[in-house]
Amino acid sequence: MDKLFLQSGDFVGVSFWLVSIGMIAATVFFLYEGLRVKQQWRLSLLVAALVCLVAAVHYDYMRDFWVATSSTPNIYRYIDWLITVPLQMIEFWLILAAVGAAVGSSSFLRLLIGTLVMLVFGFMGEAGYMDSTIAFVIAMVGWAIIIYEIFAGEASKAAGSSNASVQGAFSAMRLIVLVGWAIYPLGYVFGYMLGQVDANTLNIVYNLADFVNKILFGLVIWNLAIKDSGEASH
Ligand SMILES: *C/C=C(C)/C=C/C=C(C)/C=C/C1=C(C)CCCC1(C)C
Repeated sequence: MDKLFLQSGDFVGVSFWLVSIGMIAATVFFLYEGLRVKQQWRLSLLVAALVCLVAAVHYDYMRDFWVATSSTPNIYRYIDWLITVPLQMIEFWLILAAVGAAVGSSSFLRLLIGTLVMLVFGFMGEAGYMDSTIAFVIAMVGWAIIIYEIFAGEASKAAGSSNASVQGAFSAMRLIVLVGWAIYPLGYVFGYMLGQVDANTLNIVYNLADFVNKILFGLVIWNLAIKDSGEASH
């Protein structure tokens, strides 16, 4: 019976719990705030809410899995990433579209392709479907495609010629993709390939990273939407 419930000393389990609650709260927040921004920002906030909602459900399930098995719920992480990361990529495109920036849909397509390459090969490497080093290298190319697009490609150029608030938000979002996201490939190398980080630490680090990379990412968009809608954010 004990095994079925989260124990107070199970810090990893508690971290899954806290993230799932944080994601639920963030979902409600973004949905609610979406009602007071200008029309063209509603979709951006709705997508931010969807990212958090999808993650909330996965985190709830991952906590259960962890409590019952004490093992890393990797497959559910990848399923979550496969849904939420493309949604986050749409956000880059949406905020540019909201201010009427000249950015074609091919920009979004490149972000999507980069995401799929990164996640599909990462999964194949971790699940043992292919050599973990080769899979890692190909997955890194996927991430590089995303980084190129938002730092030097069409999306970056379109952001550069928009207003100051969009430029600020765009820079913050791409910094999250560069720095906040670096946790995941590091986890792959040190946790999975080299086996130098134990499952407990790895899960806590991933949980913290997801918290920042999803909620903070959404908050940056929210802040931009509020500013551009002519209301002070406080
Ligand atoms: C909300 C979830 C997010 C933002 C997840 C992001 C995941 C990644 C950036 C994963 C990246 C990986 C590599 C760049 C190479 C090795 C394999 C991955 C999938 C761990």
